[in-house]
Amino acid sequence: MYYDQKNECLDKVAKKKLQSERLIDVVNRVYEAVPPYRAKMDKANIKPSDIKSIDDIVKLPFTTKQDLRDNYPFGMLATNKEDIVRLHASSGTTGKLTVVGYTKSDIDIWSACCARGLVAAGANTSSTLHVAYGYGLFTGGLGLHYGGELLGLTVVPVSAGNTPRQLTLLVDFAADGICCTPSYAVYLADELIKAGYTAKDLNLKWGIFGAEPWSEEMRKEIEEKLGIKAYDIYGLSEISGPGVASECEYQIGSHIWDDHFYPEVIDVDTLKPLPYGERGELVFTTLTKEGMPLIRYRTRDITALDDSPCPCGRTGLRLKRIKGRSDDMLIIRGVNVFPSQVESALIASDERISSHYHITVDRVNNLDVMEIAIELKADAKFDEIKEIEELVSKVKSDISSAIGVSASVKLVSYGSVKRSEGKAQRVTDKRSL
Ligand code: DLL
Repeated sequence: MYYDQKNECLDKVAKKKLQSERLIDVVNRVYEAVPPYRAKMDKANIKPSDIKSIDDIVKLPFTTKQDLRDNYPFGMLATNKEDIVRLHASSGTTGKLTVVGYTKSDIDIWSACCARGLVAAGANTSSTLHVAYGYGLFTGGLGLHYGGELLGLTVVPVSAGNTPRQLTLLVDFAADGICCTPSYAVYLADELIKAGYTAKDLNLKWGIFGAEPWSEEMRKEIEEKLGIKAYDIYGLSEISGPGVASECEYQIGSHIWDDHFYPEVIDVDTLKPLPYGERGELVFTTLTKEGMPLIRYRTRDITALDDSPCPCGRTGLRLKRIKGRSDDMLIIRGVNVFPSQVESALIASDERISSHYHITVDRVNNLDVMEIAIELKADAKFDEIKEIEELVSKVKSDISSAIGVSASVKLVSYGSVKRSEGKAQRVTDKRSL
């Protein structure tokens, strides 16, 4: 089942033609209307007429979050402010918010891309969708809400928070689909059991999870605990929001809706595009956006592109799981460490371990140290202290072989790692304080 079979399954020749036409159009638009783009292109000695096909994209300068901050709040808009019907914003690691303006057409295309992802995950017009992403300046809630409504689903705009009410509504409204962050899905599943329900009390069949890195192990945990199929969805506010890429029934990477968002993966040192399959930083060019088009926007997300055919028939290049961000990557004693690697290793390590954890990095006597507080499952039982010691040493050795650095491990009781209703805050890096 597709939402838009023609555009989701374009053959190579048709897609390249469409991408080329759209790139030429967007480059002309930003050169005319957005002074920062014109200045960058002039500096690089590139004129819109130099862009004759999608292959010429490599000639264009990159755009970064800093460019958006420097032109806060509306300096990157390519249309009149009157044509902007919505503003969203995401928090940066430092400084000002990153603001995004959408025209009516931008909202329509964004909604259609979310609708593609919903259908790919199993939604049909009789579905009920429980949206537990936050509504507001964050794009998760409203993005999937509009996608769901466009499809004609019954959308329940619960938003994030108030877990007991989420559980009641899931039971009473019998939603078959849910979307939220993957860490919140695990939390909801645990709270469900605590409240005396089982997955059988719910009608859930599928869920769409994203907005933060997660692992295959976490997918399995969510699928088992909620009795559903769990699909990845990727996006970022700057490009639109959720629904830049979504997984299909084969769960082998998220199809990028590359008729609208053109992806490249670049080497972070040379800034040159890498071949498909090689891991680097993901860069997007929006091909159809009107309000705030972005040219070669550096996402900081580390991943690889997969161009192998997918049995579902969709031809959108697939995104491999995001392995973290080039800017949340921890360097511990010279080794690059992504929190998602730690997560995979610890969940796989022992069945008594939950997926709630917190990493603290510090520097003691000029040496980086990493401590991981790992929550045990509510029903984890130990007869002797020795068993706890054995578990600690197993987890330590599994983590060290997965990431290449040793960490001290602290097992903590169920419920003691701080929960988040949105994106989990998994790392405290005291070295940079
Ligand atoms: O998180 C949009 C979104 C909402 C995506 C709901 C999916 C579902 P931002 O707040 O701007 O937008 O954060 C974007 O979150 O650059 C990635 O680092 C991370 N991210 C988003 N989706 C995934 C995912 C939304 N599926 C940033 N896997 C991105 C890993 C993800 N990381």
